[in-house]
Amino acid sequence: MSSSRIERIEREQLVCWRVTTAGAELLVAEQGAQILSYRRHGEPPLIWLSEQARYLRGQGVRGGVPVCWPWFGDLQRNPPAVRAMVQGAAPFHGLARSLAWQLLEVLEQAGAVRLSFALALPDGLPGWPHAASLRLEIELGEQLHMRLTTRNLGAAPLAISQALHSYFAVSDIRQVRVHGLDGCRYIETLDDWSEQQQAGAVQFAGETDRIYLDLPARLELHDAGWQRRLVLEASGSRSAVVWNPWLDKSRQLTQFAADAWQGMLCIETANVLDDHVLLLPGGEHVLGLSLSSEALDE
Ligand code: TA6
Repeated sequence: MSSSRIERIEREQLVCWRVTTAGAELLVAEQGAQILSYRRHGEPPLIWLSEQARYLRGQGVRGGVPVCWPWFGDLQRNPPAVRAMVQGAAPFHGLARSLAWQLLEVLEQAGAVRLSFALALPDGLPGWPHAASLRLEIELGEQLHMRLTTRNLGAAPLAISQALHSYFAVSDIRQVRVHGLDGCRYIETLDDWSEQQQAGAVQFAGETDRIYLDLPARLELHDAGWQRRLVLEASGSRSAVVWNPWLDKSRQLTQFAADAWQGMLCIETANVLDDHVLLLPGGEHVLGLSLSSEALDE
């Protein structure tokens, strides 16, 4: 008798899958293969989802883990090789997060559940005419594992930037610190994209929107309010974006309450700037992220 439950549910216009195991509950939208929420039973949520989220076809949902692909952020801020792949309009954070992915497979094994979503692009996309395939495997067990695999199906090299744009739930952003970035160089997008160097843990006292480079594999989000440590183990990535909109920027965001900035923090496991991905014909790249939580024993 399986201890897991997998249910197909609909939220407004979107088909979603709710996975419940002995230890946790996960909700994923088929559109964009977007994780929407994740919590372990008896704990505060790990992944944040906006109270004002809308579930509409062709539009990203605010929160969860949007997949930014085949470019991250503002295309014009990307390396020339990534920009050269695109013709015409270029929405922020690429195309994948608002497209209809397909749930290929659901696998249950030893109390864990693995969902495999795919986006087949034999002719590429309007404005991005390159044959490729994208696959996101999400495994819910003791930890939450994500593996985003890009395969170049074309006859020419492919250059992409990407991110798993994770929104984490926090007790109060002013009680949170991010460890593991000490000494890393970062791009301060709020100060003319100047290059700076991180000293110590990252603390938050205002809008923060930084691209960290040359990262270690492990980052930790320490939440003193919930006495919890979130551990992020990345693979296939040496860059990450740390973002909190704070008070003023929050007013410009869609699907985002005026005070929502207090309860969320984005740490986005990425391949951006120098860390963008170049794929030869037939080549593939895997961007991985494993997420676990434990008591903060500080
Ligand atoms: O990843 C940080 C960021 O680029 C911020 O500058 C902000 O724009 C955020 O992404 C959200 O972007 P979105 O298009 O989802 O509203």
